[in-house]
Amino acid sequence: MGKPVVLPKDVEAQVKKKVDEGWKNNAFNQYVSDMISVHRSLPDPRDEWCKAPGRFLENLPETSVIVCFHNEAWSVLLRTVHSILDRSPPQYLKEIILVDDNSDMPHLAKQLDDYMEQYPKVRIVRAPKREGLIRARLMGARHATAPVLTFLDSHCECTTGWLEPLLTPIAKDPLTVVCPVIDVISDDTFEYHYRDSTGVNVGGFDWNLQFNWHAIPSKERARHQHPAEPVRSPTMAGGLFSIDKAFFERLGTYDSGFDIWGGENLELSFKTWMCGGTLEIVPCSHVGHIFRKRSPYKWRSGVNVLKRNSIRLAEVWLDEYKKYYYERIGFDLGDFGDVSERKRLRENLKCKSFKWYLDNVYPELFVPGDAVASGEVHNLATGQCVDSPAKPEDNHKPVGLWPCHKQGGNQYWMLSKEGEIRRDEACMDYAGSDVILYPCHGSKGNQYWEYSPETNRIIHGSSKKCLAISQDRKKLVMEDCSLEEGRQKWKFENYDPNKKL
Ligand code: UD2
Ligand code: MN
Repeated sequence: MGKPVVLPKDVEAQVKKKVDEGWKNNAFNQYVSDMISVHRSLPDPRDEWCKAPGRFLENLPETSVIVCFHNEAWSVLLRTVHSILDRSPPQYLKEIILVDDNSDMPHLAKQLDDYMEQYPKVRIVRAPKREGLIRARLMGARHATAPVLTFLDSHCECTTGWLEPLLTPIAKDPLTVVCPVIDVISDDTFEYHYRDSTGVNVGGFDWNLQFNWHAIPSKERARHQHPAEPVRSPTMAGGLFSIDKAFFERLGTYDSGFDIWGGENLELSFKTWMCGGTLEIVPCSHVGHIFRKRSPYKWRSGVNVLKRNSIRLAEVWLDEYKKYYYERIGFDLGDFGDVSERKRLRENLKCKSFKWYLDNVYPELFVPGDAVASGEVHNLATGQCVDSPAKPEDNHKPVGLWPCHKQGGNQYWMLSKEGEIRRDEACMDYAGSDVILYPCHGSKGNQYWEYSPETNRIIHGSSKKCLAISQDRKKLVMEDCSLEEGRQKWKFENYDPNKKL
């Protein structure tokens, strides 16, 4: 029933060795997975609303489920496959296509072929060389024979009734792309975690072109009678979704110039919306996924794959907004290959602009163009810049300092019209001790700053203190303001007074 498996602390040395080995090879607790049945039962995470008779269409189109893997653990891959076979109405499951992206773990060769021979719906396709997740998915799609494609990662578990709610919106409108709710399978105990429909989030992104999750905006919430109805989402996480095959092809599938991993989820999200479709998260469909803290497999050496994919994405789909991503990488584009064909695709499809997408699909996103200043915050006395990562896990930590490097990244800040100094969802915040990052709350107070390009001071609104560098030049401090003190003088890049409120 998805209950956790907790190993005793004092396991014998031999077992400990196996446990460590499992973590090392997979970045999850493979030893624990191997103890659990590949047909394990799970709780039913659906709201009652989903179970009402007639909730979903009958006579749905068939789907091909495509599962790509590069070196997946045996029990985890089998549990993925069995959960699909065991919990999909057979009349809707045409086939499962396992795409082996050139794995070298021995159990994925003949042993897998032999095992899957008992299941006529399972087909195995093998990439002769490592293609990466994105081209592996395209390979799977080429072999698929059903009218709907469903993609899953190779460490998933489908729950009761997962498929019908995904196929129904597509049957009604083939331009709808749907994602299940992604439940969390613990990487350590394999416990199955889920929440009811009121906990559903939608996808967004930031100007690093990184995917993130958000609460459902109130406007979208207001469109619905019940929280279990499908909700519109600006983006998808990427791994788990269903799409009409013909629509996927019309959209030009994925950019096959994308390597290994990353960016493809935003590409498909943007073009779904911009080229006439709709992207939804379907709260009645739950699929579990093992989220890992690191990726266990090899990436190409010497190339920043994710950055290269993101640049290709920005070039083709972001229009004038691409500069906000480029600012974040210091305009260091490098060789991102040829994208002319992808641009032609967009033209032929007559897709809407990225501005349309931002205005209509993702109006909640903070657009740097609205910022009063953006770029580095440079101390004139010391040549140091305000420097911090600003991911959710960096909140509540003091903001740091580093020699200015002109490469964006952790030194890129925006001064919003509301007086916030922010990056993405994190705001500089002073409550009397350290200057820290804190989730932006939009109500000024401790997050309100005034920058003056004449005096070069950054004054904190409520305390009236000045942002400064400490005497020993080691940290950011707040001091009583003094016009003579160089350590209180800052230059905020790209200041535009016309943008002030
Ligand atoms: C998330 C997505 C993933 C993908 C990625 C962005 C979810 C839950 N997962 O990553 O599907 O969209 O974001 O690109 O939404 N794989 C290969 N070849 C490779 C590398 C990976 O086949 O070279 C397989 C891998 O075995 C797995 C899948 O691709 O089944 C996704 O990789 P991951 O699980 O490491 O990515 P994840 O979940 O962090
Ligand atoms: Mn995954």
